[in-house]
Amino acid sequence: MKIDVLTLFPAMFAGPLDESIIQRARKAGLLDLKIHNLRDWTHDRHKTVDDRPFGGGPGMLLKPEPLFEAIEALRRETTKVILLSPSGRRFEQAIARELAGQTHLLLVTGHYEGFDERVRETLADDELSIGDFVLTNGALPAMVVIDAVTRLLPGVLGDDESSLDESFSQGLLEYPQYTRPAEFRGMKVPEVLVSGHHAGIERWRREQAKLRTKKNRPDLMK
Ligand code: 4FV
Repeated sequence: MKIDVLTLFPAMFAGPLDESIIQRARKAGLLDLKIHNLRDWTHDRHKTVDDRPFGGGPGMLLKPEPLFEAIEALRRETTKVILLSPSGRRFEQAIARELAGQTHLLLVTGHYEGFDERVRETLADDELSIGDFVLTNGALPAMVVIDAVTRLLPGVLGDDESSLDESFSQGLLEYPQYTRPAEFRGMKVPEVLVSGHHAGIERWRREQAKLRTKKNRPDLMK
């Protein structure tokens, strides 16, 4: 998969995407990730990318010109142009699976008060939000999407890195898990898990997953 990112903060991407599984996927050629500075598509001395909103109001907006030039320069036949903003549809595992089936993603990160509406109307194939909170810019949301999608690409996760994908696909949160020692500071691992009784273990895990989901994510139960 090829992923291009448009941002005003390319340096923010150095680090999180150069470690562990994502780094390995890049080295193995399973992910071709490139970070682009939006200012590279400006032509004035101040590399201007923002301006005041028509009709007044606080803050600044991302201007259409640099975004149109950059997106038209980076977009291909099969490209999915995705805006990251709080007004997008909520990003979740099902969408990560959907995007993992694409060949080229162009992630356009927001900043200031957001995008000139003509960018959204004309160029965006999709718009995603990572949650109902406001960040300083769209770099972290882009990294979240890259991480969640990359680990679903064939060949990225080894067997022992089983994808925790199941939990959300079955609409339940993960069941409690334990590893050695069987007793730690007087806290024992539930008997059923060391019983070897697989049907009993499955039943217990399902019950626990339901309990945790009911407690933390009743919305998933519906
Ligand atoms: C965001 C989110 C987010 C809003 C103002 C960037 C910031 C600035 N993006 N999911 N939540 N973006 O908070 O995607 O433009």
